[in-house]
Amino acid sequence: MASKAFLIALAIVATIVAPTRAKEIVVGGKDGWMLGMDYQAWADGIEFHVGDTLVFNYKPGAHNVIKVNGTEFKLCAAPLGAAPLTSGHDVITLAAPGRKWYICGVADHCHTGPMKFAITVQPGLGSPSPAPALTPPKPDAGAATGFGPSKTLSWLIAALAAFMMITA
Ligand SMILES: *[C@@H]1O[C@H](CO)[C@@H](O)[C@H](O)[C@H]1NC(C)=O
Ligand SMILES: [Cu+2]
Repeated sequence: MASKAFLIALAIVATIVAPTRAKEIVVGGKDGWMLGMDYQAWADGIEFHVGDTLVFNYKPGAHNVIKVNGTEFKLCAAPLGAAPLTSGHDVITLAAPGRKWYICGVADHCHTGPMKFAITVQPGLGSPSPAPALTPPKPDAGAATGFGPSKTLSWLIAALAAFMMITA
């Protein structure tokens, strides 16, 4: 009986913890991708990890999204032959760690918006690290992402669920 409860608790934990590892990050929050917003200030307040997705929401035709390199970012110049994302709900998966740059390629929005921001993608939270449960958390990981507290919450909920299963 108790082992069944434990398995159910484990399933609950897996369901709750998994989504906290890969986040869907909506650029600009509810304002979306538009003119007149400081996207660099927005981005600087967020930790990006491999596996997270960036979502750009805007009215199709009004804007677009182009991934550029550092030089192009400074110049607000899209690379020749770049194929901008134009759907109005563009989803980009952050597949590799490192510095990434995004701009709007419509008119002079990159300069005047300024519709541009740079981010640094950290390695994924759930990616290859031996014995993650036994290694102490890195001082910088978790604290800012809310991963720690939400994991604690998950275990509390799982423990409660297990308790209810046993006493039911
Ligand atoms: C950025 O891409 C351009 C081509 O559009 C290339 O000439 C330039 O060297 C690249 N810069 C960096 C820093 O990779
Ligand atoms: Cu634009």
